[in-house]
Amino acid sequence: MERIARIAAHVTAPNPSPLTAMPTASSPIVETLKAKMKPLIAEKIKLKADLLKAGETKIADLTVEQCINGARSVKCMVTETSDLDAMKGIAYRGLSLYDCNKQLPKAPGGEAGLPEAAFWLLLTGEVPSEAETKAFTEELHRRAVVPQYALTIIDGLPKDMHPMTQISTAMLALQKESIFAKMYDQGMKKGEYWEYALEDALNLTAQIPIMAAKIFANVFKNGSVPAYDSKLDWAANYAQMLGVTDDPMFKEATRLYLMLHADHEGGNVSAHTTHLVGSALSDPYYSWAAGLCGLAGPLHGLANQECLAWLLQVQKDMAGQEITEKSITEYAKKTLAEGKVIPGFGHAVLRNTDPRYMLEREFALKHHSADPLFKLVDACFKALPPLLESLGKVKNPNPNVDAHSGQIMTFYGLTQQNYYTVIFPVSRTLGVMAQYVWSRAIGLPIERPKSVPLDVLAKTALKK
Ligand code: CMX
Repeated sequence: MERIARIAAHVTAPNPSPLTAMPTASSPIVETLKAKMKPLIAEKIKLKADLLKAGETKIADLTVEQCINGARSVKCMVTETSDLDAMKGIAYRGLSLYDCNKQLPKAPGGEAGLPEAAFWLLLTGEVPSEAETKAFTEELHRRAVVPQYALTIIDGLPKDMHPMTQISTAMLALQKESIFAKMYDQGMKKGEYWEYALEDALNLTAQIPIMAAKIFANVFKNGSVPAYDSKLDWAANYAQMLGVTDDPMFKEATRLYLMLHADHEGGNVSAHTTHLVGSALSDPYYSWAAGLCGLAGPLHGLANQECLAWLLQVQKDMAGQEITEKSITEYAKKTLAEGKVIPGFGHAVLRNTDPRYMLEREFALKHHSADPLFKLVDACFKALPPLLESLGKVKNPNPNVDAHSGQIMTFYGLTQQNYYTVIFPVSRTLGVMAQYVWSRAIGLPIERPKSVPLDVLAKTALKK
């Protein structure tokens, strides 16, 4: 009973008016945030105008292969928040993830950079101070208000509906709260778009852990969510609401996970979808609901679920056998012979081991290197790149982050694989929302690439 009452403190009365249900930009920390963003926005708007004066400059040649194969590496979008280098991995506003992990403020006694501090960095281009981070965390807690009707919608979903379908539904259910949409209806000016987008971005970031925890409780437990604890940071409170363990290291693992997955520039399926939908001035809730559907795909976000499933299947099939680099290579050969990919290996853009994987590996080596599942992950890390390389077609035979995340979560008792992809969007909310705000801030237009039938390509490339 107490648990229900305490989450209820974060639920508003049914059908509140959007503008009164959600706090608006009155708090000092949001004013500080905006004050930091404004000069950067002005600078970038000027840069955009200067670049458009040189708009005819060619930056790349487009090949038939790039046109057919998913526009891989084609520089044809602008994303301000982060940039991916094929060898070094993602950088948030120029800071590598190793640097983010070192430089971003931490929870007391913690070692992982806080994800909400990463959000601030993505929005402002600056590492926040300890005081700014604390105030920003408090601001997110202040905005952690979920209307009862949205929870009722989630409660009405069948328990066997995939949690990713449920989180996308939750995002659409919350759309009614969009301040951006409301202000658009009231005729807001173009120059104001980003400020109301920021309102939604902050609210949505505060709301998604509650919805994600509720979905976990509904699908895997009795529907009751452990107490919301606003004394904790954003990630630790989410870990707390999942209620899988009291081990403080689970909170630390969740902080690391949510910081590492926060952003991955703009071309990946979910970020690109969010950007595309947002470019039509659909509000942040609509846009992220669409992006979440992309994240549910097995070649994208769902890969972490698939990867853990593969690892657990290996453990089952090889029960009683010693797992060595040699034996895991033989097992992986069978997976490949069945025409399947090895989940968690390879990447559409990265051409090196994913730094997110390496940071998770450092965490696991430090905190639970004796875990049998970690030992299997470790054997795969050593054995599978040479095997995939030997196929001669895999462009990046190294592990991506999904090859590790499942092991860490499982170690701390989060064993419900179908839920794994939901943890990813809780984190990625930070990146896609920062991207959304920036896209409106610098006035990026509706996106509309040109498509052609194969016959049109054939006329040019094959002269037929
Ligand atoms: N196991 C087996 N074969 C693989 C492979 C893997 N892990 N990764 C790539 N290949 C194969 C591809 O299937 C493709 O084969 P065909 O030519 O026969 O179709 C060939 O190697 C070339 O692929 P690629 O150019 O190296 O990779 P893509 O850009 O086409 O795809 C990705 C990238 C991630 C979809 C692919 O590596 C893959 O399927 N990996 C496993 C799934 C996974 O881990 N996804 C998570 C990625 C991270 C994320 O986006 O969230």
